[in-house]
Amino acid sequence: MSRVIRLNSPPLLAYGGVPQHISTAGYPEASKELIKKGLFMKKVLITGITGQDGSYLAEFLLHKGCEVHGIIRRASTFNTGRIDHIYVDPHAPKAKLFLHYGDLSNAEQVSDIIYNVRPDEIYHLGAQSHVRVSFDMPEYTGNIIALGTIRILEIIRRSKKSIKFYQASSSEMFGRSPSPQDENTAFRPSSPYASAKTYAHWMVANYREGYNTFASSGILFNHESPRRGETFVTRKITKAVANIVAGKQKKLYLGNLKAKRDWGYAPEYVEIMWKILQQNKPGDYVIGTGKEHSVEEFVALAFNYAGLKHKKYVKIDKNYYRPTDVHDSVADSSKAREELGWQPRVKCEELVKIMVDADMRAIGIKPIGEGDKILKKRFPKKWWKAEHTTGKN
Ligand code: NAP
Ligand code: G4F
Repeated sequence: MSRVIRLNSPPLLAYGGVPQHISTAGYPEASKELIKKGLFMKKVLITGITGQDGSYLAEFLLHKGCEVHGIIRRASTFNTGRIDHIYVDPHAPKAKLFLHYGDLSNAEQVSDIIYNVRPDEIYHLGAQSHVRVSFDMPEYTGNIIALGTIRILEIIRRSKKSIKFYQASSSEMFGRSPSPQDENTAFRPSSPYASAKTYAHWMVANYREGYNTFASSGILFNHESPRRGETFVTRKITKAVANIVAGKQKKLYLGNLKAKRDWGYAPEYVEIMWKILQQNKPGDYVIGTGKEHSVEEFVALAFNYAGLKHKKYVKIDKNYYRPTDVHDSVADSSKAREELGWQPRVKCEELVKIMVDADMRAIGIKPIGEGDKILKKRFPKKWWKAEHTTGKN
């Protein structure tokens, strides 16, 4: 039986105190050796663990042998649908996933969690992540995304512990800057969501430069999966296709069909989040596939895959238009390719099939099956167990 040594286990200080302990974040050679031998278990904390990315990331980090802690919000309905398949009773001897109630609007609570968990790495994914909704709730969006990030950065700074920090930055920050976009492209945010993410992104850079915090940002372009929230356009489309085939839906109402996005496959993007924090130096990385498609192209691909003509089913509803939208968005991930070996495996055309198959299976009809074959071929050693979850957004 392997013995797990915790190198970062000082006596717990009273709440509000500053933990004074030897950090393993940064991993000196000795610790690296222990990790290799499976004698050291890294502790990570994920905000937004119940979301699309958080759920995949938790599964990936458990697969890597980490002890995973996640912050969840109290809700009157279950919001853990995406992580139910990896959850075990925390009293079980092999439990490695632990959930803590908290909210990014509440610094005291988040601080309490960080001081008690004492993570080596924090992956900060929690956000009001819907761009259209951010126009309806600009103040709340700013509070959670912009101030929520600064709350965590301040807790890390005051702790004097070298916790590594990952920030979920977004391609939305580039707004209407010309594509393709890389780490040097100017930010021109055109939504409350994008403006809040831009504030958070610059604060991360500020803490990195001013306080030597190991803080990195992944500027991720759109990434989707069967776990995507159902009100984001890709999932709305693939779910509608499955429903229409099953005779449960007649029409699909959408907004701007002309907007173009660089769509990739979410599990690949969480792998790269981890890789970003394993670098020797912190920094910013643009992550995308380098190819863009319009919303209408995505619609046509999904309907064609199911043998349907999209023009018969798709209607425009102006309510889904945004006061300002990002017209096109495509990543130049040269830096990530060179430094991280980033090489996306799933193309948009394949992503569509993976998502339609999963949505068909979820409502109880036989999937067409090409998506399943793509998954098997591209990920022979896939680390995630559930393709589809009940998570809504
Ligand atoms: P998501 O599915 O919407 O998940 C968001 C997560 O944040 C959920 O776990 C949600 O909890 C949590 N959350 C929301 N408000 C919170 C609050 N006040 N306090 C604590 N937690 C809160 O988003 P995602 O697609 O996984 O994206 C993850 C992160 O990457 C987000 O920051 C997003 O902005 C960013 N990002 C995403 C993409 C993309 O294409 N997916 C691209 C670039 C950047 P509940 O489950 O309780 O709602
Ligand atoms: O799927 P979307 O809502 O994603 P959006 O706005 O690009 O944001 C997502 O990706 C960002 C990465 O750049 C993340 F940071 C962010 O958190 C989120 O995950 O919309 C994509 C496009 C937009 O141009 C929108 O106007 O689809 C267009 N669209 C057309 N009809 C629609 C609809 N979007 C939604 N959600 N619903 C529609 O009916």
